[in-house]
Amino acid sequence: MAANGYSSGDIDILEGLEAVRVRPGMYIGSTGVKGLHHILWEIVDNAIDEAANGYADTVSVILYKDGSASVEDNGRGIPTDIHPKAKVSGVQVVFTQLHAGGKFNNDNYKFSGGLHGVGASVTNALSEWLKVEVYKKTVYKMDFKSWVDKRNGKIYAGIPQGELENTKEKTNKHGSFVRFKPDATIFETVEFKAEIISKRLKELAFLNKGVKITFTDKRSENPVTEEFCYDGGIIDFVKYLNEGKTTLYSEPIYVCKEKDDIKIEFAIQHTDAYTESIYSFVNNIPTPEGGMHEVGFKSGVTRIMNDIARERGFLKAKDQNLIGEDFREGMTAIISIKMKNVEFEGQTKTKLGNPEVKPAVESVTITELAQLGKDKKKTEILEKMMEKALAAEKARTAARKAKEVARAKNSADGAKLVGKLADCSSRKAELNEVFIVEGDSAGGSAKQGRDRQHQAILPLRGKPLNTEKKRIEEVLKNEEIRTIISALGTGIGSDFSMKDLRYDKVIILSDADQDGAHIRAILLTFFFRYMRELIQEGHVYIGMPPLYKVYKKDVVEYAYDDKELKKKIEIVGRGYQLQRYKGLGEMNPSQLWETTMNPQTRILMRVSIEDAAEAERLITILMGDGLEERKAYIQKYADFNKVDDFEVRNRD
Ligand code: TSJ
Repeated sequence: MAANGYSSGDIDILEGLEAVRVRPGMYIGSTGVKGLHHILWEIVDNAIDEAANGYADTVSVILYKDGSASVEDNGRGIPTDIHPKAKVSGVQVVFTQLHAGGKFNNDNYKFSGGLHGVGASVTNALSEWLKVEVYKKTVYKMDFKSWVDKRNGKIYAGIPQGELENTKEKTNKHGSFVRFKPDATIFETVEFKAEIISKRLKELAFLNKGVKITFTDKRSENPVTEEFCYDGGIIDFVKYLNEGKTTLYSEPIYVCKEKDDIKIEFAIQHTDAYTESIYSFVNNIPTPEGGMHEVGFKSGVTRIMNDIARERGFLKAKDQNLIGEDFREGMTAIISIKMKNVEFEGQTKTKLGNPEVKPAVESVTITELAQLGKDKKKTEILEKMMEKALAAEKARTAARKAKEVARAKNSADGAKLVGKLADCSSRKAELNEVFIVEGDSAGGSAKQGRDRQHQAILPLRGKPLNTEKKRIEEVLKNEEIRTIISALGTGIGSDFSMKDLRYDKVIILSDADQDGAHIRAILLTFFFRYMRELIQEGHVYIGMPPLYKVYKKDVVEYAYDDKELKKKIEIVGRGYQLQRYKGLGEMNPSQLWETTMNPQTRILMRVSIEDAAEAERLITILMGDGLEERKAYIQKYADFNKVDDFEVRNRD
């Protein structure tokens, strides 16, 4: 062994590690921030594997002021004995031999529970120095360092500074400790980011239930140790993702099964959201591009849920099957599988390509979720899932019909549609508003009383919408609705485009009676289903006409509810006269302007998405035939008139 610890036998080693330095991108993807953290993950992954295999329960990560990072576990310790083929210690093999040709993200050896240290040599090759300690009754140590060839300035890295040494120092600990300093001549930045590390360690803790992972950033003035440990594993992960949301059932569905040498684990919990949040992992590595495990999971869910829906009567013989998206509306799920010989594909090599995974995950999903249909204790979950999926289906069907109607109409007589619209003269959408007014007579007053430059009026005849028993398809055949669609300019459903919106405020103006409430509910349901963004972005408002006029000679006050009425009566004083408005039609143009349309004096309520969702629910119940449902509807419907039901009430 030469003085620099570099003997002729190590030539191969250096040439192996040299390959990593020549093309770091091949091994760690990039030499940017991502690549820098990648060499830390190579080490962390090995420690996590030891824990996942049940030999360790704690993994600790520390960042130091000198720019180095360390990882320690309390496992069996990296093998210290001489490797029969390599004729050097296991530790030396792990840190100096490249595995499997070193393709980027090569995890072919993981989950085997066999060969540890995959990727550790890559970290060594890209480090200024690296130290290893193994605790097994005594402390073993080995150091690696880079070396500059003064003759040509070339840097060799990962050179053993001697063989693995048994220091004979006694220890009660068992496990492995690795500390390294990334090579600043390789990486564009060598500053580890605490947020990146913390987030990933938390994720790893969720994915490996019961493993305690700690993180200490000793670079900061007052270092604190973060600790991540989840006994519920991915069940806790799903609960965490759903924090602050309304869940449809309290305990996530959880499945863990091994099939065809693939360990398959997933957890599901639905919320009242409309989007799906599915996160998948293979061997603890995120697969944001999805792949065969996700495909198998999704098709499994769709098949078994449709089967159960039929068995349990949620779908009748004549009904079509629901589609996958229906069952996934509001679904939060984690899919985590562990397997050998992983093949990644896709743009960013984060998509699982192994075709054999699909049938395995699909069949586990089907057999395990079949329990939902059998287990009495799972009935609530099942019912909530079905309810959600059926509602999604309803919205989907309605959206498609709406699109067809809109398309047919557009090709026919699109221009004629806006016939009844009294448009404003300004073309600056951000300053304009459109009033959708119930009834021709109120519409007439509104047209006369308005600010012509910025206020457009769209009168609804009321009558066509006034039938209580209306299915949404009929609503969409409705000419008034089609007029609204073309007046707003945005299109509907998946064709919706906010940038084409012709008015900043869409103001619904209807009477404060049951008919008015009904029209409002229908319109909100329509916006909720076909122009949801319009509500989400706060463009939909309810105009508030006053209920009372209190006056005496030339003193006039308006009251918008009974509480306000008392105050207004006091203001006007003895001898006041009182008019109760039964509808918008009773107001003349100037009264309507002053009380309901003038931006300086009117009251508008901005419609929140919850308001609209509630309206849609009412309409959906209304469409049912049950007398009880209808009675309950009428009850609700009365409540719907209450001002307080809306989230935002603002005088603008
Ligand atoms: F990646 C690494 F090598 F740098 C590294 C490996 C870093 C850290 C922090 C820990 C580890 C590691 C390796 N922890 N635990 C192990 N275990 C083994 O390598 C091991 C131990 C015993 C046996 C056995 O069959 O007796 C097998 C293996 C793979």
